[in-house]
Amino acid sequence: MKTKKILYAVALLAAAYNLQSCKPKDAGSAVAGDAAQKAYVAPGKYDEYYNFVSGGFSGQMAVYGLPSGRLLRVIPVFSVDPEKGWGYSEETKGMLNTSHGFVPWDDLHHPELSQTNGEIDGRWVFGNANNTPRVARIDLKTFRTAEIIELPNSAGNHSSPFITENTEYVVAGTRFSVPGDNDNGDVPINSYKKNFKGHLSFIGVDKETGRMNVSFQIKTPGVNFDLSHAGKGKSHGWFFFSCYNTEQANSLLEVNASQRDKDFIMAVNWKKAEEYIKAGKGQKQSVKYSRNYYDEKTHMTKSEIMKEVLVLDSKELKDICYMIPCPKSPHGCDVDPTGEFIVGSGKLAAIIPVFSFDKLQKAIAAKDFDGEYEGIPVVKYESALYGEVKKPGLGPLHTEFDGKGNAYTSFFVSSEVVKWNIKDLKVLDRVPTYYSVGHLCIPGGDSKKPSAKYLIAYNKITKDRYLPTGPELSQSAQLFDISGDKMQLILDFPTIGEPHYAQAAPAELISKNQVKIFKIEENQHPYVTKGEKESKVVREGNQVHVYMTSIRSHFSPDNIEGVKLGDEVYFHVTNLEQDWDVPHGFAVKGASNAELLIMPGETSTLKWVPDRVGMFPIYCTDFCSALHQEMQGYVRVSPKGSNVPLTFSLGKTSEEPAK
Ligand code: K7E
Ligand code: CUA
Repeated sequence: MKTKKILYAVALLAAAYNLQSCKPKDAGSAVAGDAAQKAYVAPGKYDEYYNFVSGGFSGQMAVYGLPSGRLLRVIPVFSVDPEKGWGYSEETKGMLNTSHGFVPWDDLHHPELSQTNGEIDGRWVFGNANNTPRVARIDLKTFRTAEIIELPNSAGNHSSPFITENTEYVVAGTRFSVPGDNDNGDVPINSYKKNFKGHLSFIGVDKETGRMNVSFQIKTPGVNFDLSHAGKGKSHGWFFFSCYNTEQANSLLEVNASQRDKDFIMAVNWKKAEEYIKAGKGQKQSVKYSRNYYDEKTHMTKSEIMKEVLVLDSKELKDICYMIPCPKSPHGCDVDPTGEFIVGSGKLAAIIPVFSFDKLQKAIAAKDFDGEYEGIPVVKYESALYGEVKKPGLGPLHTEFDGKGNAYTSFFVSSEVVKWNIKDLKVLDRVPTYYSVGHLCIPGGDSKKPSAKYLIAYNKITKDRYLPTGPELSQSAQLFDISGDKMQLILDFPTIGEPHYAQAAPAELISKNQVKIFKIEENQHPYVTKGEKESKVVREGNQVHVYMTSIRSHFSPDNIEGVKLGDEVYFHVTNLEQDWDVPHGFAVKGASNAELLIMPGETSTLKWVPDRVGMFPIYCTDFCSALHQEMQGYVRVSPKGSNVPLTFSLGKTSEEPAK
């Protein structure tokens, strides 16, 4: 029996594998005549939506305009970005601090826009780090990462960073179950069932500042959490997580975690969890995790190591977690705009189950359970089920909603998007995607108020869609018009890194709040230089601090002598401009560092340790004026112990005649 099951699972996977390379027909001719017009945004005109797209293994988040597909910006989040000096400048290095030290890379899968009353409010967008578990908050006034918090007791922060309807919490479920940070992790891997546990983190978000704080965690059985979504409306107060590997396998998961007919969606009553926390039921654990935020006044990162977390045990507190059986390794876990329907997408299932929040509540009240899973009540499948979408496609992954009673589910294996009606569960339309679609996005599609105009599919494979570029090809997004009954493909555009989830917000919600400059008089950076006259060079032991200014088209000072081998030089460059879009850059020859890109009114610091005696040019890297190329200078480096005095100047030019 067991072998049979394994064989079946393998056969299914094999089928999936073959089908992955099976391309839908009419790949080239799928675009109708008026498509170009629908995606066309005339030069100089603005797009209707901002689209925030995860960069996957690039660690960044990209911002596109919709419907044009224009790339507007790549926001550095978890990976260093030399273009913007992110993770290279002294001010931003601390943003990538973790309990493991400086971690310059991660894998970002899910952007999530902040909400108020279940609607996108345009304040922040959050992103998850899938490798070294972290959550980032990006400030949409500046399109910069403002804060990154690490998560204790977690590994592979995948079901994250989904939020509650007033951004009370950003929630993060661990993908890998592991021994807790406080338990001995030096145990045999095959003691998984005994020693490995899951944790769900509830990160509180300050209403005014957005500052994040791990409010509490819930300890769970050692399953893998995949995705999650908050309840809304009637189901506000609940969170839903898809779980796979409920077999608790620790090897060859592709077979061993596909044994059970059903895994689970875990329903979590977080309001109840809050009550337990208030009642003192949380267990204090001493752990270690980093919290880093960018201070807008000092233009510096504040990085602190946090040492404690409150943990609730789902085994002991019987009424915060419930398991709902869900067919075959569920991936997506999506809640419709009314909050009544919870859609699970089993990667290996032939149906899509739709659960009813009302029925779930009734089943819980009536204790309509099918036993327990490691101390957590298992609600009977039929008791929570609203119904199943029959024969929707192969390999359902993710579902978005249009607010008009329809759901759109992506099918990785059959490479298509399927539109179905939530009430009668009938399939209404299907369109091919090119190829192997993962997540979908409808602007506001996971909020109470989606806008049903566009749907974007994010695809893993683009073979034959774009000009070839060696062994690795671009990933892509495809834009569909969904304003009519039938979905219509109108545009392809390539993405940066691998796109997973994405969200979109109306342009005016965000564009009206943009910071254009930092006011120089408000700059409280400890090394700010507010005018050229204050620029100077100061020696403190072997540290040389250069208080430098930049303005079109020179640095002050631009000649520096008296730096010696063995010195650490810190260029603190303040951009004195007070006009929108006039950055200056800064670079020095031989620095094992990136450039700085400094915005008007801002101060940034580049650390440079010269490795040899000689003359080192500095220059501005951003074409800031007609005389940008003149924006340059020199630093003279003398031997250790040399008696060349420390001097600096601007405008003093060559004294000796040319030879
Ligand atoms: Cu790519 Cu959301 Cu990590 Cu599905 S996940 S595709
Ligand atoms: Cu400043 Cu170029």
